[in-house]
Amino acid sequence: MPQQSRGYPFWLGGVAASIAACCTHPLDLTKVRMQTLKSTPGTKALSAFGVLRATLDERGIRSLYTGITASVFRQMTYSLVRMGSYEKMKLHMSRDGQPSSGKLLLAAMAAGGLGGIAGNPADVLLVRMTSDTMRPPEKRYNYSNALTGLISLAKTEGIKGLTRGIGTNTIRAVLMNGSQVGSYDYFKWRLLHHRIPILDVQLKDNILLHTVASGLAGLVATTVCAPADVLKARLMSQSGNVGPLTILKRSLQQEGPRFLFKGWTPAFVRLGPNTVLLFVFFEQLKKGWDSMTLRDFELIVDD
Ligand SMILES: *[C@@H]1O[C@H](CO)[C@@H](O)[C@H](O)[C@H]1NC(C)=O
Ligand SMILES: CC(=O)N[C@H]1CO[C@H](CO)[C@@H](O)[C@@H]1O
Repeated sequence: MPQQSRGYPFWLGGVAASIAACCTHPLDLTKVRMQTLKSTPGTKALSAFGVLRATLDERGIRSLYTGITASVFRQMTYSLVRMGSYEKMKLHMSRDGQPSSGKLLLAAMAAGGLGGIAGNPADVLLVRMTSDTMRPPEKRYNYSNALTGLISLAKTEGIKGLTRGIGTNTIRAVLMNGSQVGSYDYFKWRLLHHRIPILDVQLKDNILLHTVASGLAGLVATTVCAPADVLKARLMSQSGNVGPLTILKRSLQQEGPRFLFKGWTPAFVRLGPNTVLLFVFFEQLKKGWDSMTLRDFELIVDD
């Protein structure tokens, strides 16, 4: 069996994603703050730089890591399920030869949907924890970490709270996945099998190729996912019963169509390096795993 079709433990992707998320959390926080801040008509929306400065004014560098526990919790649910099930599906499909890119894309999107469902509670916590100081004191949630936040969310809002924004979140996850994981595999394949025009270089299957392919994948994913991401953040930050369509209509009236791309800049700055770190760590972890395990590993992993 070729090396690529070997199985990896299902949690490897989640661990890789958590390491990556720790590096990019400040950007995530800036993005959510920009998305949930409503600009009043006639005034300019706060820029990413302005939001960052306001954040630093709170408690210095430490405030950039507000909500980090929710970030890790999110990766250990959303990314773990997403990447784990994608690898499993890919492994399953490669039993009858190399799967087509259409099949891979479908698998990526299905995996993204599953991940979105699994990661929804953590996402609600992340949105609320990172944007809490932007709310007036009496409207704050005051979650001190992801665990107590989860308990508080389940207690006060029940299933409704845990599944808040799940529709938009799943749509976003499906789009993210179709564009991120799918295009990573595509760019990797292209770069491996074609010389880069103009520069006329041929990349090998190494860290440089993983970096370039994942950078391009991040670019595609940011643009595709922006509108769903803004809606999701707004749905999750409120504790009332306003639906996605009402929020969409209201925000369009008050802020114009530009609101759909609020937080685009930090999202782009975040998703680029995040995608790069994620896939580079993942490829390295896979390599490490290969060198650690025996050949009959594939017999035990397929439970
Ligand atoms: C959070 O703390 C503020 C005071 O800082 C308080 O006014 C608010 O009611 C608290 N929120 C909850 C949900 O306990
Ligand atoms: C980049 C990419 O492949 N995006 C696809 C994600 O999935 C939707 C369908 O839900 C396709 O239309 C996109 O082309």
